[in-house]
Amino acid sequence: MTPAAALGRLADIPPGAFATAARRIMSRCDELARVSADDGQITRVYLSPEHARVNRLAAEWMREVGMTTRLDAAGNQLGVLPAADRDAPTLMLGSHLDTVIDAGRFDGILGVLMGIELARLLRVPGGDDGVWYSPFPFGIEVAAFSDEEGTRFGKALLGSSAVAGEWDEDWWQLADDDGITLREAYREFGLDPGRIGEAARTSEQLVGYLEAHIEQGPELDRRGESLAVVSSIASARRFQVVVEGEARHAGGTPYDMRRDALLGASEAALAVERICSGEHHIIGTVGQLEAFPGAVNVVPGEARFSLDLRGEFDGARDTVWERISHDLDDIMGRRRLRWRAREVHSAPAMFCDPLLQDVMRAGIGSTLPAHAEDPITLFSPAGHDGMAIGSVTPVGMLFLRNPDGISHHPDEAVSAADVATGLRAFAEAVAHRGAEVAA
Ligand code: HGY
Ligand code: MN
Ligand code: MN
Repeated sequence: MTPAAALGRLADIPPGAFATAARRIMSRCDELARVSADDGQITRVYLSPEHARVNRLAAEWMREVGMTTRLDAAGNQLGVLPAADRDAPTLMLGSHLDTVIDAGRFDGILGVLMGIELARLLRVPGGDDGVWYSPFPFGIEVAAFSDEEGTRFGKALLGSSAVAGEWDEDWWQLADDDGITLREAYREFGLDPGRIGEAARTSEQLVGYLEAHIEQGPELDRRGESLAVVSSIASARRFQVVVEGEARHAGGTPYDMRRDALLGASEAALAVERICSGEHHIIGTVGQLEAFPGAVNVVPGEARFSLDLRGEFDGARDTVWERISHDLDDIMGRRRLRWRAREVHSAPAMFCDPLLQDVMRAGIGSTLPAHAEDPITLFSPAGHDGMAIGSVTPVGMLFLRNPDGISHHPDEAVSAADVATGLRAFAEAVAHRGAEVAA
């Protein structure tokens, strides 16, 4: 294939095909939203029956466009449209099918479905054998990652970490709220923990990873734009913090005798907000807070809270963690409390590959009017599977407008029109990648 032929691939796609594909994607996001552990909300966690069901649906839709499918050793659902040279590497398109608790229907899911529709739009027939192929000098692979959120076991990016060959054997002891370890959950799901290494891919097998995702923030909506290139993905550190005081009678204990763990934790949460809000691209959130023993007439003797800390640069994030730690020492010292933190997740910032940023920029540019300004480039304070995959192949990301930017909430949204535009940009970006590889 010549670079010109790769770029010319989109000329054969009927203009209405992107809108048709977008409608199919919206309808399938609704279908997947109905696969949930809880009625009336969307909750789908790693290695659950709901995970197995959405994997089956995704595999069915992958085969529908001519992909061969397989479930890898980490429970990721994969589909491949091979290149003419079946030994050629693949361009991986993907995102995740797992969700947070009471989630929206597009976070992750949209990127998987856009990858499948892109394969349908770009594929070419392979002679009379009824098999479909990628028209580029690489296969088109779609990865439906199994655990980007970390909702069940606390550690995020488990599925994509396995694909990146970055598995940590300590993770097998991670346990969910019911005390089921990751190892036990693997076996219950029908996976063999001893074969996790088989999920790992090498840099020779991939020519890159591209992910389309809703923007989980308000920038595109505020600027009235549909799409953006992503420059980098925030680094993450997650902690479980325990504050120890003394449980006492709520009535008989004078304030000067109290060592109220909940008040210490509450001051800590406010300190996180105060410190992080004064920094650029540093975000700290206390999402969980529990008081023990949890009785209305007992001064809390213990409190536990989570801390999700992110930053555009690892160093700046770590400096802020030091500042938060010092503030917690002061708060707990003044209140005669003790505190300790256990780190449950850590991932470095991922800088999207400049070439893949350029192909994404070219893709978005193809959807804009002739004299439009350059496409927007945004930092992603939200985490994505590219944080893991980037250790084995270059990463590029495309953001789609999410009105009001609300996410990790049932109201997260995307319009079919923006999905159609996003598909067009994504297809163009893949064609540009094809031209680069063909050169
Ligand atoms: O937490 C995040 O930023 C991502 O949505 N998992
Ligand atoms: Mn998410
Ligand atoms: Mn996501």
